[in-house]
Amino acid sequence: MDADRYDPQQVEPKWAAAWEEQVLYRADESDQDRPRFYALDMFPYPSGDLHMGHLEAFSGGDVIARLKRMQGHNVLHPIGWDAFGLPAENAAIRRGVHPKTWTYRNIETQRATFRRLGTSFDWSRAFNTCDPDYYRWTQWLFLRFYERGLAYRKASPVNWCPNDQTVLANEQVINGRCERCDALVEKRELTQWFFRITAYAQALLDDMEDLADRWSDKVLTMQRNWIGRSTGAHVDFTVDGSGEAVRVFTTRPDTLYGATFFVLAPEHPLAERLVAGGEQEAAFRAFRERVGRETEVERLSTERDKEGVFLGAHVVNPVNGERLPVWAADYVLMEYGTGAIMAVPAHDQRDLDFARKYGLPVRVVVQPEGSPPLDGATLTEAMHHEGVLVNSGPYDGLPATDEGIPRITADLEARGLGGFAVNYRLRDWLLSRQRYWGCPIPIVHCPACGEVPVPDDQLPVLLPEDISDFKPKGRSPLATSEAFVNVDCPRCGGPARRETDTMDTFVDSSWYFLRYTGLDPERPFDPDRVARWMPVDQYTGGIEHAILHLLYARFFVKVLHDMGLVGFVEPFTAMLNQGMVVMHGAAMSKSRGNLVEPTAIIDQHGADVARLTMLFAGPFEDDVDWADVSPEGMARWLQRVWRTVHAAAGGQDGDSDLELRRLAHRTTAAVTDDLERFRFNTAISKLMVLSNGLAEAARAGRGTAAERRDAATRLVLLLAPLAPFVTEELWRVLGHGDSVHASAWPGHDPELVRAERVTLVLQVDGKVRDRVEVAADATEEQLREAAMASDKARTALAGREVARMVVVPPKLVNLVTRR
Ligand code: ANZ
Ligand code: ZN
Repeated sequence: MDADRYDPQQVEPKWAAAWEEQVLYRADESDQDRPRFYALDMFPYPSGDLHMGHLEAFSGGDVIARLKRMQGHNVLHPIGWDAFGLPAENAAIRRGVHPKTWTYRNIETQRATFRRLGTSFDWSRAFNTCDPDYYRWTQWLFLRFYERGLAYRKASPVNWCPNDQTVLANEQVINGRCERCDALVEKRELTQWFFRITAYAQALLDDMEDLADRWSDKVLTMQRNWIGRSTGAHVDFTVDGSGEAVRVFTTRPDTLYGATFFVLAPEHPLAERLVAGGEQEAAFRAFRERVGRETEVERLSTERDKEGVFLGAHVVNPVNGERLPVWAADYVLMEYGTGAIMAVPAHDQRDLDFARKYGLPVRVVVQPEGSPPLDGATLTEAMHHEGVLVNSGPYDGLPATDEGIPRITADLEARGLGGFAVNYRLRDWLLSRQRYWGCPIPIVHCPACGEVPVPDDQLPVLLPEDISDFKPKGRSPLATSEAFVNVDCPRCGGPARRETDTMDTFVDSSWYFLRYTGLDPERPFDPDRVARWMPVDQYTGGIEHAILHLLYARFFVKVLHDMGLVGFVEPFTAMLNQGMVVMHGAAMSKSRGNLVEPTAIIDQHGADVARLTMLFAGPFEDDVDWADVSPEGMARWLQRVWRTVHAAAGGQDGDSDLELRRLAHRTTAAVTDDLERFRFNTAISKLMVLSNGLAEAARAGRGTAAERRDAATRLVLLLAPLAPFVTEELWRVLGHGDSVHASAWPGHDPELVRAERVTLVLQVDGKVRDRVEVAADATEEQLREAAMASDKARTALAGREVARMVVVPPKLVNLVTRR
């Protein structure tokens, strides 16, 4: 090919085909020598062709996989598709194409684009979560969870999206709206399937310690907040009259003497009983119904007026025997703690707002030290600072938090009235969906036997294909297929009905990384292979999955660990999250008309330029504004690299050029370091400096032919993970027969990398006193230190104080003493 002009459109398809033919990127199962490295990218959802977010994530992930391979690892870099999900049905409804057809077509489109991009996947392990060969095992895993009591069904108020006509997990409700379509989410009482993730709340928290430094603080904090651990106490109050116990959770047992009323969530079963037959019964029912329609966010909002109804009953405070009126109020949630609270208006703002609205008493029990005493009657803001207990019987005078909390908790425990308690914000994971395009839940409902699991040898429960109407109607489209629904009970053989709900697609993605270790026909995964490859060494994907997917996958792995199927408790040792790709600051979308598509860039400039432009745009974890980048500039640079390597491949010996050698080795060391820390953008700029230096040397005839050739070789090797096509072609130009991607990563000579040394002259009051060797690029700070370390200079100072230092980097430091 032309040494003056590089044509990616000619070169790229050639190498893409050759790599596939040579199965260059296949993970080697038989190799026991090389260290293994599992480089995982979050698998894509096939909603169309690959978008810019994919280009970014997979460009980064591919650099990691390629670098590790060249560094001598046996790399597993798999790909598959997260292929169940609502968009397929919505497309079916809008365009009349079957979800399956639409999905597999999009997968083919994305597969073709991945091939053009030259991503170094091991294609032999590819699968889609909607393949029966895959979801058979999703069902198998569900049944194992079911057997262990970790999958169960219960009636509960759930989030209902009126637009998508399906339930949503709490995690899928963002500010009271459906994560997918933005509709206002409603509450409905429905019987649904759940995973008991709350049983693993503490383990999910504790094991995060192992991830510190290898996951971003941001993601770890988001997970921690989502799990939301609070410590405090349970306290048992008794209903006045009946003596029935009713338990509260409080984070402030030290304020027990400040409780002036008691609040139940409207859904609390006790509320219904207390109010029955009373004059407030009708008002309470109307209130409960109104509150039931409100979302949690509305109920917890601090802006809104709190509302409640007196239930006509009292409870007794166990520590002082005081009678407290019982209310039902919207701001107390049934799903948190015990669904009941002791209200301490002096020290809790929500309780204070409520007390003022309904004229309930306020009693201060914690006084701030050193300021005038607070008065409950005039308090306008709840006092939640540190202070000393007052009005608290035997506890008066104790520092509230440090001594009050442990003392009161211990006393409650000793008297059998309560004790230390931990509470989590995390709820069980609602996994059932009333939609078609998902994994069927393998359960049969039998009038005689109840819930019956489908026996393993009858898996998979296949999605029925005789369904044409995917429109949401409040129940699963699967219910409309008689052939699917009617089934013999696996236990008694009598007529029974299949479960018609399908699973949340987050179930599919909670274990896919295990299956990549081998497409085992008999099991979800082979534990031996999993033991060899896992945990994942490096996981790359979007920050938008910081909570849901990562929490669920961590939960699955912990359960599998407890089942003895995997030997580790955390699936992903290290995590890298790329930023978003935006256009002029706004999200890209078709409707905004600012959509840029990866294929368009590949068509115009080739895949190398698409990848490099994305990775050069800024730090990988920051957002990329595509308006600020220049594929044209990157294309021009690659043309220069092309010509430079050609020029350096031949030519006559000039004088040996130490500077060129130093540049080549310094770049090797720095680019290695950058790539290992995912600083792709700075690695690229260092390669630009190297290519410029080499071009100049070649033009001026500096350096021996061997020196120039070595610099060119390094440039090509270091650029290979970032721009796999042009480097493969240039590798041939440099005379190699094998693939650059199977070549060893270059090392460097530490002597050449060490900064050049110069002589620093040390003066005291203008008189030369010493000469020392320092690095040519030493900072002022380092030069000052070198000066102060000199014995000769110190002797010359003879105890006098240095008033100031004159520093002229890197040659001179003058120590000026006070006169
Ligand atoms: C008495 C008290 C006094 C409280 C005080 C706070 C301050 P976190 O930190 O979020 O765990 N609470 C308990 N269950 C509730 C529910 N189901 N709905 C609404 N609020 C509930 O908050 C725990 C505190 O929130 C608990 O401690 C309880 O109020 C309230 F000076 O009890 B506290
Ligand atoms: Zn039966």
